[in-house]
Amino acid sequence: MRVCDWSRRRLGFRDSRWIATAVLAAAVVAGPGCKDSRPCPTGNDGGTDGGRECVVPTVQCNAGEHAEYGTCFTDAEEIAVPAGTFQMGAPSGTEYPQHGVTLAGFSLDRYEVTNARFRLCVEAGCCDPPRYNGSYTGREPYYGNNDFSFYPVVFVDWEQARQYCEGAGKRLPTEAEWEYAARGDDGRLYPWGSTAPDGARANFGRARDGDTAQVGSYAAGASPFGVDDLAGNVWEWVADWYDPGYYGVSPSTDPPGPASGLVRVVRGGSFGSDATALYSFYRGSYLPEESFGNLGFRCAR
Ligand SMILES: [Ca+2]
Repeated sequence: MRVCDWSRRRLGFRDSRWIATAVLAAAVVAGPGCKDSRPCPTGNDGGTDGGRECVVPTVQCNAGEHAEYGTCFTDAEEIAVPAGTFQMGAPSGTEYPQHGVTLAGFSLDRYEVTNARFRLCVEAGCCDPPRYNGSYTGREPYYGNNDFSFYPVVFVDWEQARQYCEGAGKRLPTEAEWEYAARGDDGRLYPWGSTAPDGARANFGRARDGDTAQVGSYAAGASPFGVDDLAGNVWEWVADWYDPGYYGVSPSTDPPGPASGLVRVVRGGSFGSDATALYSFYRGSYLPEESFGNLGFRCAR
């Protein structure tokens, strides 16, 4: 019988410098599985739909709206990012070499996918529920609790994120799309500019006692295109495999990411990150089967 990791206070290792190295290593290797003997929740079987039939209700939406899992949402929650060219990466470090990238236009969710939205996918039988129904500081239930409907869904692995986006008629953004949506074409360090982050611009910097905030709570931190919470709140899965050498060989137009890899890219930092991880070019990575209380996603199309 497969069993699950019920650890309540799992934070991604990139935000966990205060945790002993040995603990971090164990968490990275072990991934999301198997630390005690309790069975997994029904359907939480590692990224499939648990055998349930995925049925998306049909619904007719008004002009200016679109449907996700049978519910209408305003198109204003999808930000149109026009085609453009920018310098991706940084002059040194993991994000080297900085390189020119040209992208076709795309749309990106204004907010991280919320508990309420993710629940629509679960109830349609198209997504597994989050792997743990709590949050970093022990708010439980978190997922499925009306008090947190408009907070980012967490404890979802890469496959769950992909499933949600595809079932909504969308996809995960590429790493290049995410970075361009965050920094625009003027080389800024953060979505709002190059001023250091503060409590008005992002939910960040609280590795010990931080937790998720309602999406859209930091309007001063919006990107040049009007996308919220790219920096902080929760890390965000993107489509790409992580390869530290990819920037040196990636195509200059619409880079799709490496063809294969071991870990997937995450972007933007979280409530537990310091300012460095909030840089719009900063690259993080996790095993695709990992899920944490500080890791969510948003979709593109
Ligand atoms: Ca974020």
